[in-house]
Amino acid sequence: MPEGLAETLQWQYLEKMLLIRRFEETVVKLANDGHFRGHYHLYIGQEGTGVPGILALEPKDRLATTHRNHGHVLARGADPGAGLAEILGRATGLNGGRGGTIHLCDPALGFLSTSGVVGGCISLAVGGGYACAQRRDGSVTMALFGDGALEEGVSFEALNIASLWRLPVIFLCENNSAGAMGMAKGGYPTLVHASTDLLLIPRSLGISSVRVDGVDVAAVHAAATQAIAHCRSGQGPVFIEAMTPRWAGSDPLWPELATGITDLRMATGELGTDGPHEQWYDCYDPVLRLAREMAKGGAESVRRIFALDETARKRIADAAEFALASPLPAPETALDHVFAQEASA
Ligand SMILES: Cc1ncc(C[n+]2csc(CCOP(=O)(O)OP(=O)(O)O)c2C)c(N)n1
Ligand SMILES: [Mg+2]
Repeated sequence: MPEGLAETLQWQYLEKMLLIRRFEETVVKLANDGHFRGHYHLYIGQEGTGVPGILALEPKDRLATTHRNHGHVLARGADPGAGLAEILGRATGLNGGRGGTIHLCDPALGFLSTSGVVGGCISLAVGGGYACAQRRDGSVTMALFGDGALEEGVSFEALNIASLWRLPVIFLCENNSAGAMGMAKGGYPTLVHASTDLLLIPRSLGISSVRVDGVDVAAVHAAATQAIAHCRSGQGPVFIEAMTPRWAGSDPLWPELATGITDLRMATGELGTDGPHEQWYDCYDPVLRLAREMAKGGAESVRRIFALDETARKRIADAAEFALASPLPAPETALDHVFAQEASA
């Protein structure tokens, strides 16, 4: 078991992480089978950060995140069926089929927004933090964003304001550049920054900052709970840099299941690991890493791991069935939710 983490919390994390993993594996299949078009991003490899980070929040708290959002939204408790339906652009989707994969969001759960505008969620979260401070109810706002967001000018301005006004905002940066090819080698874009130590940025603005192993749920849990307590007590924002080595499937411009469908027997010792992704299976896959720790509890723990997985697979299979059977939005609703409409003559 990861040291210092209550067992009930570990099972809760594993359950969510498995749900996210089976969801993402299904998204790849739906894309490959032609059920939706356009670019998309997977959260595989970052579950060890988003799950403990988001589960540390309370219902009254807010959050805003990025294009790599499926895991964030599920971690917060969104319905996977409505999530998949949104990705397929269906009327039953979380956002009526208007948002799609990149803007998947559940406002009813305190999700302010997710967005493909890199860095945008940092400024939105600062606005959320300002609202929390005005409410004086001890609530906080969390932003989850990639390391690339720190290239954006708005990030510096938003961090500066959050620090000056001591706003209750947790900036949770998921740094997945380790192992990434980057554009120069024909891969997915990654960080291009003059600073090699990203924590120098919040530190230069007087923001309390910490770096953690983003694959280690206990480390993320500890950092997130401490940061939230710091914010709730009015001491201002906190910046966490979680190191989440990039999953090989997120390296090409189009995602692919590079490491295959996750096989939990790799965590219980029933199946060996080898080949080009051996290091991923052994060290960097957060789901396998947590399951491996839990399996040390013996036969009953192993049984429980597989039972959780069975439930997750079934929930996602049902979710996919629901999404695929759902209708597209009716053409006459195309202008619903549009802010400005041309005045009729
Ligand atoms: C404002 C803006 N600039 C550029 C892009 C193009 N773009 C899409 S993803 C991406 C890299 C994002 O990196 P990061 O924030 O670290 O997220 P990751 O995909 O690595 O998780 C870029 C530059 C964009 N979407 N928005
Ligand atoms: Mg990144």
